[in-house]
Amino acid sequence: MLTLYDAPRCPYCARARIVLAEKGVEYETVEIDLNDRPRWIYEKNSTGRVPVLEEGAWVLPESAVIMEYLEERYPDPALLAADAAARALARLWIFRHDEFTSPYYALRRGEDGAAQRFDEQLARLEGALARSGWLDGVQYGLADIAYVPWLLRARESLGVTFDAHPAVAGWLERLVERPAIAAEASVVAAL
Ligand SMILES: N[C@@H](CCC(=O)N[C@@H](CS)C(=O)NCC(=O)O)C(=O)O
Repeated sequence: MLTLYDAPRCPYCARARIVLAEKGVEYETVEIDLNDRPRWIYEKNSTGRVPVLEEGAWVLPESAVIMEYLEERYPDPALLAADAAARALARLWIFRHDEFTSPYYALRRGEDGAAQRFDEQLARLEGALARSGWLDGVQYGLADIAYVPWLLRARESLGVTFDAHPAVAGWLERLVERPAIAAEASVVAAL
């Protein structure tokens, strides 16, 4: 049985939750209080952060790596395209995710200019999604899952709207039709 060390408010944990749900993998959850983290979490991840996936004595931190591991271990349904170029593009979006999250966290902290910087990132997503509807250019998958937790939180907690970015709005609408993403939207609504 897999165990996920998890926190509902954590968007990185959401990536793991969504992939596990998409693949129908059973797992146990150990909820970590991010305001009062147990010391033992450092034995599972030297940074003390969640998510951490565990199976027996084996532990795996880092949401991007956890997503790829789950994709390899549970290949059906595929969340990376068969096409090598699309897979590379998905990985590029995930690799450069900080460009998106950095203005998100600045906005959350109420920093000057953050709203505009975040909007520029939404415009970048808009450009990609207007072309094909999915971040990898081909199909729903890991790249979409890697970004959607922040979009859900931006909408719910920061009052961000996507009116100026119709492809982003349409993408989000299609995503929340999926049970795995709808479940995450419910987690966010309950925060
Ligand atoms: N690079 C990590 C980031 C995980 C992360 O920042 N998790 C946050 C919760 S959302 C955390 O555990 N924060 C505790 C801390 O930074 O001390 C990943 O992708 O898994």
